[in-house]
Amino acid sequence: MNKNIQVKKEIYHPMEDILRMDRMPHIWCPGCGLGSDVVAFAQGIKKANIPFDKVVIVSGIGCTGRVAGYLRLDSYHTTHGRAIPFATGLKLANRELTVVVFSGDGDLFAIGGNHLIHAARRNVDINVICVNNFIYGMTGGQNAPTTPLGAYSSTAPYGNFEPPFNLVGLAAASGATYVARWTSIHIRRLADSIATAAKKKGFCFIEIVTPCATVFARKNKGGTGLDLLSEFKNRSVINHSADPTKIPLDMEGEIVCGEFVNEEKPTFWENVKEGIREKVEKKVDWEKMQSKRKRKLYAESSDDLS
Ligand SMILES: Cc1ncc(C[n+]2csc(CCOP(=O)(O)OP(=O)(O)O)c2C)c(N)n1
Ligand code: SF4
Ligand SMILES: [Mg+2]
Repeated sequence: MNKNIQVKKEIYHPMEDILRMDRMPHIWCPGCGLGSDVVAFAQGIKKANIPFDKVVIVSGIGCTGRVAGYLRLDSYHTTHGRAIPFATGLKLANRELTVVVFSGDGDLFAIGGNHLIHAARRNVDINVICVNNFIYGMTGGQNAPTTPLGAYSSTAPYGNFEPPFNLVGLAAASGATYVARWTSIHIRRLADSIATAAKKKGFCFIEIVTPCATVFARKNKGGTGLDLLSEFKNRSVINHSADPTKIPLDMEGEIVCGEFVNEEKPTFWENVKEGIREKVEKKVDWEKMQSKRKRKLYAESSDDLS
């Protein structure tokens, strides 16, 4: 073979159409599960066949919070814990959008915990994807509300004594219409869940159990990101009919995965719309309603209730 002939190889990433390649390389550590989670998200959105200009991604702060910046979608990197209120506003202002919150366990369940339970309770029509790496990754591995009992963190040098939240249980108990849990190794099933949630009405919650190859693995002698993925694979069982409130995560037991909740109920906007329409229609006595201004106001508000 003539060694002088050089084959020019085009470097091409199969997800280039949805990734901001100008922002690469990303900041995540080698072995972090976030890369796989983003690929699953991209595959899920493509599967759902929703035009990219109708999908908006909102993140909070943390390693996971960086996801919004790497996707070639309308994206918002908001303040810590406030991704859900931000997403709620976006959805209510432009209801044809598919609004996805992609954020960390600390962001969504510590500082942002209240927003999450109330958005689920009100059935706000948004999707929340929570990367659960059991820790505050970006800030150096402090305890999160998800840190398993006995796990070490930079703020739990003797092991964690605080019982953690079971995220799928909390989301289901708060009223979410779709609740699923996968790990970063279940890419295809995770992508399917993301596609289902993207097309579904109501508050959808997906937990992704994800390796933090640097701080969590180091503190807990978990090995590399690959070691953690293989551990997740060995510990995972798929049981769609499991009660999500009864499947907490710990350091050694089963990681029960599946789609646990998939139901239909009126969304926040539908309830608001119906509630206002009913009250307004009952109360307005057209004969007595003389003020032009009031009539104009009513006409405007009815138009807006589409
Ligand atoms: C109001 C406020 N408090 C604290 C911080 C510091 N902070 C940045 S990221 C973070 C934790 C993020 O944890 P998580 O959401 O689990 O993301 P991860 O890095 O693990 O993906 C904290 C406490 C901040 N940026 N703003
Ligand atoms: S600190 Fe952990 S979560 Fe953050 S990029 Fe590194 S491996 Fe990922
Ligand atoms: Mg985290």
